[in-house]
Amino acid sequence: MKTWWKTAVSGLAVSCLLVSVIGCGGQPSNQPSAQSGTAGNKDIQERKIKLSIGLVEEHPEGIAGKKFKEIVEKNSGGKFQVSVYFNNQLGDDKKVADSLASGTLEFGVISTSPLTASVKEFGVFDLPFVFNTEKEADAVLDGPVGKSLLDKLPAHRIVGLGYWENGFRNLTNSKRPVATLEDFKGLKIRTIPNEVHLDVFKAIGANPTPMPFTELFTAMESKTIDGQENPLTVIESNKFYEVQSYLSISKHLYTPFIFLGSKKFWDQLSDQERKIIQDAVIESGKFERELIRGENKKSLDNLKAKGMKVSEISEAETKKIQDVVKPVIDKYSKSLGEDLVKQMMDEIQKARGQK
Ligand code: KDG
Repeated sequence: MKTWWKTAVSGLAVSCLLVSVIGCGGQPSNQPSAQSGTAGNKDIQERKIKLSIGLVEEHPEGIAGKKFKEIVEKNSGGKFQVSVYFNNQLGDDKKVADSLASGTLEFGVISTSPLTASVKEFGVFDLPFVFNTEKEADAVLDGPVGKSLLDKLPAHRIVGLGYWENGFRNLTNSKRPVATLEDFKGLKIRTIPNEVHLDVFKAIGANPTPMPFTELFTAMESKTIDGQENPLTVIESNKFYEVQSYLSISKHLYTPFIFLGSKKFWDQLSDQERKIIQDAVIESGKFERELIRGENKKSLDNLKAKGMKVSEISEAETKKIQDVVKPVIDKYSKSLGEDLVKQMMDEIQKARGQK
């Protein structure tokens, strides 16, 4: 199957200094009104833009997608028309990434985890129990580590414009309460198609199955799998409580959302057009992070009200889980790059005020 990283542009892969967004090294399209990304070009062309959002319209990701539309249409004087597609209407995360690379889609928000199939270093965000707080995640994502990973994307015909928040992941299942390491044993857990996630749940003693998000609800409904893991707002907004009885507050992983663009489209934009898009990504991203963090408590209360039985995982049991997944962290620290992992850990320590 054609996959976007196998047809990645060879040769010149010019990193973009995303905040200043000078030029991405591509040749501007030969479209009549195409503008090269040269400094000083002030043109704003009439453009129709599609934005793919993976979750439902009511989820903070969907609300922020509408915020992005509002900002872009306003700041372009109505010349940009943005159509937002919710709930994976344009395909799952991997399909969205393929569409961006081929230029059939202009922008999309996906989780970083599926990107490891092409840029393996995004796997640093899949290392378990690395982040304790959203503040630590913000420090890494908005700092040198986050930007260095975004700079790897243009070589794959995609531009990374910023990070939003999916959040800390918690386990749900339909079989039993899970409050200890032992309780995970043998559970058939769906994971994001990502080798780190798979190894983490194998190390824990579960029986992981990689699966696109779009197939997840049906797999739980048909009991093909016992459970899954996602942030509280995802569990609630996708009504997982209808097919899952047990929720465990494990917070085992933090997943970012990443706002991606088609490089083919991006290379056509003038500097002013790029600034309109980049500013809107950052403003709607700040909005989304604030919104989703305010929703977590409400989502938990609603999940309890919907009848989910909630288990806390004690510090002692979390420590046991951390011990069994440590070899996974060691393994991927080597394959992802020990310097990169150390840089991330240092940024986390700094965010904790320990550096
Ligand atoms: O398309 C929706 C996905 O981007 C998001 O929900 C990722 O957490 C995710 C999962 O479990 O696939």
